[in-house]
Amino acid sequence: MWSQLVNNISAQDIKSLARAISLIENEVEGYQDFLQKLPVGKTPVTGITGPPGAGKSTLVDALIGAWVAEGKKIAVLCVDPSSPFHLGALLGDRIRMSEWYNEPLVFIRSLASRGALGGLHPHILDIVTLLQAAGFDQILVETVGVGQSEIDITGLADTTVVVLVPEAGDEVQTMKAGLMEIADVFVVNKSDRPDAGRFVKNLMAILPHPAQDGYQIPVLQTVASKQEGIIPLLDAITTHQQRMQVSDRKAWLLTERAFQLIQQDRMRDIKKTVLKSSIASAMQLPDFNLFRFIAQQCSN
Ligand SMILES: Nc1nc2c(ncn2[C@@H]2O[C@H](COP(=O)(O)OP(=O)(O)O)[C@@H](O)[C@H]2O)c(=O)[nH]1
Ligand SMILES: [Mg+2]
Repeated sequence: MWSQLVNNISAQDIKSLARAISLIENEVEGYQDFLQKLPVGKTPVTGITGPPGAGKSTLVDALIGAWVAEGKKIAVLCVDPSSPFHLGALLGDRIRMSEWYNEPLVFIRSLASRGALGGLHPHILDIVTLLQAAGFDQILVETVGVGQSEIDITGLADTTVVVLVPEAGDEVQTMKAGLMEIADVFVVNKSDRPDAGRFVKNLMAILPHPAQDGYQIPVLQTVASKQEGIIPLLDAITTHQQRMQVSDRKAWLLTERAFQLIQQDRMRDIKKTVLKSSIASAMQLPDFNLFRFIAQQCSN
């Protein structure tokens, strides 16, 4: 089953891809070997993060539209338990009415749960690796920029786009510090709001000037719901992707995942029920001490 899946995924078979993701999510026996056998893909990963309601999904929809128009193959992962993607709702008529579903140009998967890897889905790294093996031109990951996930996304993504909206009172300074630090590209969406220009000015004022390492973080304005400003955003993402930086955050994310897998591997032979019956009999002894008990177990 697994080796057939590897072949199918290299051949970019979408059904097999969907199946493989489910197998990974359910940690079906053999999934780690399967991941080892996948060809290495270099598809750039773009993270789209920001507060709930900022228009991330609408932007993703518009980006898909622009990329599909160029004949690109796009994969999207949505790690937002509060608003899972519904294909119909996400994709505008423009895309839905074309023949995209006959040609597997777009693959969308919503990952509902959060957990282990900081704020991200426990298997997000595995799934991204899988998508990279499946020959997509671009991978987009939408995450809600609250809590830890905004930090982790920078390890996962080559380019992190932070989506903001012009806020009442334009208190950019009070914005979560986390979001400020991680942006490779800023998008001020909902720029159809009257206070957008002022917000952009305030945002630019607190960005580092001049550019660091020859890269100036762009601040772009979009009206995602009207597909305005999408091409400049696409260009900014491409420009940043071409920098091909190896980030320390990526190393940390991989370390985190490696740690989990090693931990699982080491614990594989430990069955809780067996442990419990050992403890149940050991604790009958008058000099029972849990810590001595564990030390003995580990030295065996
Ligand atoms: N006025 C305005 N509304 C927008 C814009 N972009 C998105 N929206 C609306 O904002 C709401 C939240 O958008 P959504 O993409 O679901 O936000 P997400 O939670 O960040 O993914 C929806 O009702 C969108 O139609 C925009 O540029 N201008
Ligand atoms: Mg969303």
